[in-house]
Amino acid sequence: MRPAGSLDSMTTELLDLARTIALEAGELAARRRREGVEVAATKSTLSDVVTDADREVELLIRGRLHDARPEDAFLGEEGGAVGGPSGLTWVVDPIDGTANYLYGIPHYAISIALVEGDPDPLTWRGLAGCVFNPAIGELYTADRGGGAFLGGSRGNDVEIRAAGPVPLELAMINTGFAYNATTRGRQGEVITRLLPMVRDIRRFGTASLDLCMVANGRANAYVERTLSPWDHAAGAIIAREAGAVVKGFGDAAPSSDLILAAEPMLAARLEPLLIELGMRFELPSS
Ligand code: LIP
Repeated sequence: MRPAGSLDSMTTELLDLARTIALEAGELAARRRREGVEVAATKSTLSDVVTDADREVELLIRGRLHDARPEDAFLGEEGGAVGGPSGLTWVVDPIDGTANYLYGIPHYAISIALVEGDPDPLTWRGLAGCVFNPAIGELYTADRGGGAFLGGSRGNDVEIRAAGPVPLELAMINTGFAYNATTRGRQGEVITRLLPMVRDIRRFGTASLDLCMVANGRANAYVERTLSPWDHAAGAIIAREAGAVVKGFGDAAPSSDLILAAEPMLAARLEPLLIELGMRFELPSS
């Protein structure tokens, strides 16, 4: 039992808030998807799209969080950052997996995280995370020190754990690719070298759900470069609480430079291998 009034007990309450808002946001995203979705604009490249639903869902989340927690800061994919004096920041991807959403692939998510410290993934401390895939009704939650759970809109949460150790040749590895054409070409080369060494590779297109898949053993590892903070903030907390290591290169925290999530022994095997296979190339400055 967590002492009332502690940061931990507050975090648990704030996770409940995130869950309520994610469910409402997910309902809106799914309704807009049923009505039909089109590209509203492209961002960094033609592959990097935004829909009106992304913007509308972010506004809903931001509004609900502001009403409940006016002193907290906010960092969202579509609307940017708003400061706040509490030292806590909500990091939100209103629809992670926008390309899946656009194509009607039922694998996208509302991702809401609460972090402490500067809103920089290299230094922040993740407190709570909630990732909801409204297309199939799966809701992942975790708060620091409280374990990771998979449930649905009606609750029924079940604690989840990352898969146990496996040798490399039995590892199912999720990955993803940058929007920049040159960078994704180089990532593809590395993955081509890795493919014969592992059980298989998956590219599902939603980073937050890739991390949740590591958390519940549907994948043994997940690796990607060039993610934005909102893509991984919530999923990283969930994967860690489920027993996975979630890291960047060396001692670094996960960031746009690298995110590697896996059961600890597999992570220790994969990181030097990925470097050997050429994964640590210089990224273009954005
Ligand atoms: C996307 C991810 C996807 C990843 C892309 C991008 P978006 O987020 O979740 O898996 O490979 O680099 O970050 O743009 O759909 O919110």
